Amino acid sequence: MLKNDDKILPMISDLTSCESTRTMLEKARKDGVKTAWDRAVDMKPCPIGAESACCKMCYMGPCRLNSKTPYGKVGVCGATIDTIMARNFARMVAAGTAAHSDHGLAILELFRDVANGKISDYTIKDPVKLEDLCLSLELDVKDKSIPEMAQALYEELLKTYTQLHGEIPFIKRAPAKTVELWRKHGIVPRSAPKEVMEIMSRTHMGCDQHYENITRQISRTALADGWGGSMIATDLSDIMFGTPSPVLAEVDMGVLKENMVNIIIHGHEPNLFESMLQTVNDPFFIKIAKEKGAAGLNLVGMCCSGAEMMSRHGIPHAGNFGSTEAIMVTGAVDAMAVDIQCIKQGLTAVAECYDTPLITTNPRCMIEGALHIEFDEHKARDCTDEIVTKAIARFATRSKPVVIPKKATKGVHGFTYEYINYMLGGSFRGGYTPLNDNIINGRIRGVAGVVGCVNPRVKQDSAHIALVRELIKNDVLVLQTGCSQIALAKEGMLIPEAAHLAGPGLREVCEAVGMPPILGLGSCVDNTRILIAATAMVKAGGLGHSIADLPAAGAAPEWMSEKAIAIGQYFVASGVYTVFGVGFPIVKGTKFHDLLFDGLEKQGFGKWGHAVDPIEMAHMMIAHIDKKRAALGIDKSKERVLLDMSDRREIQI
Ligand code: NFS
Repeated sequence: MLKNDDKILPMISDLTSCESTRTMLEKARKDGVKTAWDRAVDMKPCPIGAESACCKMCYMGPCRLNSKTPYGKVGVCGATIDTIMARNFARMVAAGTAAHSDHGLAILELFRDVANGKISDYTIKDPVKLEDLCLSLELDVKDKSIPEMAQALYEELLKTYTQLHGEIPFIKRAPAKTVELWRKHGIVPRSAPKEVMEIMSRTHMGCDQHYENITRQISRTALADGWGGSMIATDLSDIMFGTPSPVLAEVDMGVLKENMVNIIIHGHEPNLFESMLQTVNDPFFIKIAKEKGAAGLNLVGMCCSGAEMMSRHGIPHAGNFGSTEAIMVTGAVDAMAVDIQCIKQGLTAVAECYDTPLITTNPRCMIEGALHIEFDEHKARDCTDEIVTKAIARFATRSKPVVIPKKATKGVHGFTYEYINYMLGGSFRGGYTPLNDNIINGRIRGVAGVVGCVNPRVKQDSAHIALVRELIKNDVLVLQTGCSQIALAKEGMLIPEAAHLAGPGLREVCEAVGMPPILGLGSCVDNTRILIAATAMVKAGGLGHSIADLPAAGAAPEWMSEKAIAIGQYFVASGVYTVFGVGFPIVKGTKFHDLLFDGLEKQGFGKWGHAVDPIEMAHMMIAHIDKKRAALGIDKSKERVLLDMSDRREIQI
């Protein structure tokens, strides 16, 4: 701890594992600029709210159930701790599902206008994926042109938003046994808005007051995210902007260039970024930038749309959610344009200190004090051209000293379900069988998804890095997305050479295939790539019949957002053991806690887990993977037996 004026400040080295962010936080302190870490010191988490033991669903309270035992008190209406926690958890899932599904709807509407020719700035870049997706939904593609197929796909996927009865279309892509379980429990989603609306109505004062019934709706809503809104966002973005394949890209603040006009795009929907790419490559703007003394225009990403652009086009990435304020302390950011989600309001104050234009672009996300230049895909360049003009003007009048950390780490990004298929089997016999074989023979112990946010309550990136290191050391293949992927990329772990940190079995497979032991799949909505990869593993055979049978687990060790909770729940409902770090917003020793952490698994789903220590988290996941291996009868590593002639005669064919 350091004394600063009258306040005790934490050591900066305790706040983040990211060297560049550390350097910038030191500068911020000297410059008198506050970031989320400073606000976190001032803002102690409310211990009652942290466990969801309070209810403000009506105004007879708010009621705080802070008695010594969880069942020592009830709310004014009589609501028990289980009802209150389940309702709060449900509303987090509803908010996360709404965020992803709203993003998916924006992409779906864009897709419609690209298909019908109303938008000409984008095209159908991946017609093969378009056809595959149509076929997976049993749509008739015979003799259909690309625009006709796109129209048919649009109409089918629109049901994810309009249907009041029936099942959302992408359910058809899930393993049959998993769908059977969902049907048995009555949790197949009808549409995302219907499920979110029903959560809000059921959790109103005096409505659904049985935690088990609320939990069913929690799962149904989360599935509308994973197999609905998020999946639409990923797959239609692939069709329009190109399905990623592995690409070398640089990550960290060193991607900023002192002699260039630096433009950061931070947010979640890839369309703003795709259009910005056109503007920064326009010779007209490059010429203006050069006339103002710059060597050129430097476009970089942050957070999730940044992760998507890095996967699709190799665009450099400056850092994750934790670093969005710190990067402006470099003085080198000539414009930061944002769209939706995970945009801290605190950015405005930092932007003001360094004369950086902070520009909001989406009507769903305005920030008091930021400049708003609205983005409309029908005339996309109007917005992006104006942002670049502002950035060039800021470059020409830079008044603050520029200090850019030098670190920029190269890594391989852009893995997808489709590429893994090709990578393991080649173009002629692509498939997941080689992956399954290596799991069955024990070289790969299992698969883990390590995803999610960073949170100023945890030393930035540290839990992600420690957890992933421990998993690969124990032969667990790791799939990553979002801010977690960026943490490992900065650590230099997303390269094939990282195989030397893996256990002997995983290392052997990685070296044979030439792949890293950690595969980066993109943004948070791209977690749906993990669902589809898991389904492909089930369908390839030998590892059970549902996602719940797979030797697999998931984790979000530094989570903070409601989207993370929605993702966690859709993985749990899809059959995956999902472990969260930081804290968990439920009181231990309650019936609702038991249901989420144990009961759901007994019903055939996955379950939740929680641990703060990343090594403990890794071993909880490994123990679960081993449990699934034992259930599949693949827990004993098979010795290679050399057969002589008499043995061979014994073999029955
Ligand atoms: Ni995911 Fe992306 Fe990051 Fe967390 Fe926010 S940027 S959608 S929510 S903080 S991983």
